[in-house]
Amino acid sequence: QGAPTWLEAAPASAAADAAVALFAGHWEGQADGVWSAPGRVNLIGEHLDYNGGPVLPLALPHSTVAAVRARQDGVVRVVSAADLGGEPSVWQGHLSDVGPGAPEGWAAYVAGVLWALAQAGHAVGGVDAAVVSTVPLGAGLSSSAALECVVALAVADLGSLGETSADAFRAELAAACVRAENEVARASTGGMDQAASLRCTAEHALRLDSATGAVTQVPLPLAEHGRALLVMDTRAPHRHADGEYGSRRAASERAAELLGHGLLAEAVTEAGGTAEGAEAVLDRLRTAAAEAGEGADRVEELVRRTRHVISETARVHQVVSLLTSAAQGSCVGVSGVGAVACIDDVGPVLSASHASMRDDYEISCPELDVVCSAAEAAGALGARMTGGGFGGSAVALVRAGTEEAVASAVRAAALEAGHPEPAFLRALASPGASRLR
Ligand code: GAF
Repeated sequence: QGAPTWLEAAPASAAADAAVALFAGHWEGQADGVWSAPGRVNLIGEHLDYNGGPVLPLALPHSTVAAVRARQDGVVRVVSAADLGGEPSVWQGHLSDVGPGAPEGWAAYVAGVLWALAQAGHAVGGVDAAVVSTVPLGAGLSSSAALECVVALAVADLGSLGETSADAFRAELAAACVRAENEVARASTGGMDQAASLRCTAEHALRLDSATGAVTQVPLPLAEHGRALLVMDTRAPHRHADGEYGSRRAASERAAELLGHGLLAEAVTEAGGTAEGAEAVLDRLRTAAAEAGEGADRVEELVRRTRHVISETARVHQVVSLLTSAAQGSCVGVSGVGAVACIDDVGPVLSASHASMRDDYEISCPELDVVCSAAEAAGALGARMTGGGFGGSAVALVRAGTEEAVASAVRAAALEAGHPEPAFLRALASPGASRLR
């Protein structure tokens, strides 16, 4: 009983009106403009960004919108209605008090970005801002990156810090946002989410090479071929997510070190894209780890983590090539000939990615496993958890028109398992951050 809950994206004009109204209710006078930055869902390539590997996110239609006015006195004042339900939260402070570890909480994603831009040599004088958002919080859909990126774009536009329509400058803004997150918010994340929010384009996924920062826009021709992406927010509490994320990152760094590489992406290159090559790298890791005095359990843990990084990298390449062939209409897939066959071939790759995250990287949880298998049982072509893991969301590739039925089945399965009721989003590949007014 009961129907699935859909989290809808607000039309840009309504979100801009809401941000302007919130601004007027808190700060005297008017904003200089209104900007928007989207959340993201990662199609494939999980926990590869900090390993220097390829990732393939797309921007969601759900975004964070900010009405912003520049200041010259170093003061930052921001009101956020992003945590819906409660009263808007207000933070005010001075840029001279912002730096590594301060401020704490969500304000780090605002003030930290101004600090990072100043650290990068830009003249940044402060802001008044009002923020609204339809990116669900804590759902693994990058609500914090959306907040960082909307602030970065607004400050860059208002201060004429660079050519905000140019991808190269957006990469610089993304780097400042990552620095804010790593140093001010003290979250040791990679750079995928900020790149997605600033550098994605409509109807494409963004193939980001995390080692170089280079991007390719990969066409995502889903709607015209009767396919769609469904995001399933488990609404499961993130258990120890920060500590677990940090320990995965540390294990990857340790494995790279034992192999004599700077980043695990170099071990992927060493494996050379073959099963034998991968086994040889993993054997070398086993030996090196044992020689370094790691215990037997730890050795096998490092092997599993590395195996995920190698296999997930191959899956990103596979999905990019399937989507590219589908868009070019030159496709011969496992399930037949033609664009639809190639798109459908993406499904099992997503499911294999989920298995790797569950078994090798060990970042899934029962809530994520249940929504993915229920989606597949209800006809989804494939499904995987997305984002950091330990809660948050999963993404399923489905036949267009089946979203409601798949969502109903997933909801029923989650409730049956005694899990929280999931919520659902339609993941239309949307543009990156922009100025609305
Ligand atoms: C989180 C992080 F913020 C990203 O940098 C990325 O590592 C992701 O988890 C896992 O792919 O979203």
